[in-house]
Amino acid sequence: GYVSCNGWKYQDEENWSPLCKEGLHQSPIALDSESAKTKDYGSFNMTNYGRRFTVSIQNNGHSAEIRPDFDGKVPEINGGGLDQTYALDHLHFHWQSEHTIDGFRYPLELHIVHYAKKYSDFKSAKNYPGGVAVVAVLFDLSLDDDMDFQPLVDIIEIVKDQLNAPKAMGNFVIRDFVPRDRAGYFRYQGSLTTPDCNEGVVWTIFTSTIPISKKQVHIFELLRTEDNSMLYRNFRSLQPLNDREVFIRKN
Ligand code: GRE
Ligand code: ZN
Repeated sequence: GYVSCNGWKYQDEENWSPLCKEGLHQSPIALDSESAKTKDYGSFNMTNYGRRFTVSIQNNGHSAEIRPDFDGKVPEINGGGLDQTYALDHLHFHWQSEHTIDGFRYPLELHIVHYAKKYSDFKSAKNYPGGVAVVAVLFDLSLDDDMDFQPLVDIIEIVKDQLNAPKAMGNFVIRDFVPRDRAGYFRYQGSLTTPDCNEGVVWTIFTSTIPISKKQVHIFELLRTEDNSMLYRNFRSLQPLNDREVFIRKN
């Protein structure tokens, strides 16, 4: 049988919960700039992304997860073809990238996870079509360390062991984790990329990337799972597009 909740493993995708196997609108997918349909979505608005938030950082056994303490000023997104306003829930990373662009897999992908404001929280929103909007940022290898990113890398090294799951605190400006050029992006309808793979997720993947060094990516590869084995990689395999259409807004 399948294991749900926290029992799943990346090496064991065949045994993920039923929707992961049977769903026809799953994520991630191979993005292709030639075959994507050009669409002129309006500009993408990010509110309260420039504020500095206190955050907790934790290894949840599947990823490094960042949870800001919003003190009432929750970052929100709207515009950019979204038909409603979404509030930020948390951020987490996949190494290597889950989405590929034109056949290329990047070393790191950030998921900035939002839920539709009309629902009370992420947990209830993920059960509705359009209830969740994920903004994905791809990182590209560079020779230099990204100095905006290094404080986070230092903290991730502290929480790399999942056994007794230490939490560390930091403070970050989330806009530092988003490319400056946000004009170009892919858009499609997909799913959470981890069990239970809930569908109805609106995906936005920026085409501009953020440069980070190999040394910085390497710190993520030191994370450990709940059975203390290496979480050397945490990306799900590419899923079939089926009847979906992928759109691109060109920058
Ligand atoms: C994940 O677990 O990887 C995930 C979420 C929420 C949205 C997208 C996603 O927890 O990939
Ligand atoms: Zn994710």
